[in-house]
Amino acid sequence: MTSRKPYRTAFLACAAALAPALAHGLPFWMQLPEGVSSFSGDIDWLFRLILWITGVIFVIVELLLVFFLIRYRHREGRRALYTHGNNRLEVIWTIVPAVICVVLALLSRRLWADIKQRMPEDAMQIEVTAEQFAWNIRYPGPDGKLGTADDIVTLNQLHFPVGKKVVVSLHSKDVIHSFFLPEFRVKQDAVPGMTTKVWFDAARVGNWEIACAELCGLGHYRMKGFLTADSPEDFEKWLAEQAAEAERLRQPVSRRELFGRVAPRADDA
Ligand SMILES: [Cu+2]
Repeated sequence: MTSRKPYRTAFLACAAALAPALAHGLPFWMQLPEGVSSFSGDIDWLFRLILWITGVIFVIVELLLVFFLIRYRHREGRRALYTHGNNRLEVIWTIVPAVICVVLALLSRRLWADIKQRMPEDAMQIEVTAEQFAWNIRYPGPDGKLGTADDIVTLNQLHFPVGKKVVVSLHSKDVIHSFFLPEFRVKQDAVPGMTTKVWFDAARVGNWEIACAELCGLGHYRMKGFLTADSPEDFEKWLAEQAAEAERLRQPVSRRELFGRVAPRADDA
């Protein structure tokens, strides 16, 4: 009779290694970045659930693989056995993953609808147009409407007031990019010829990064934007500054202003 001690020891070792991680959701080296948006907690919960299910299955499958490799290794004088498999086992390992997938799909359905399908009412509207390799951010000007002459356009700078929901209409000028805000758990492709909407909000004032999560060309690595959640007063101040700057840039520039400090050409009057 074979001893069961090695299996029990292996099981206890695995359980001891996983116990702290189980208690805290994820071990510290697998922690996600701080969640800032109002739905980041729900996304993290679902992420951890899927990670635990797939992680446990992965460990079981790999342990079985190693066990079978050792148990049925080549030995002198032992003949290989040909088997058609086991129908009951086939049914079990088809039905169990199918049930898990259906349950996960049902659990994520509401979250998907809240984040991707139902855009919040009374949100601030911003347009973001991706291009190789920058983010063009467009705010409505004083008239409050996007797509008019007084729009305020910034490059790689997205400011918004803390606590306010922001709906971003995403476009792309050239290739597919991906608008990625890791701390907000937002990632959405920007596709040429399409408008895709995403929304987010921030629970606190702060600065984060906008990354491009789609390999979009040689300069992909430097396609970085800056995301700032301001207090409502700071945001109004910042927007007024941008509006003033946009107004100044709209004014025609005289030749003297442009070349004032440069020595006049011979044919200049
Ligand atoms: Cu890109």
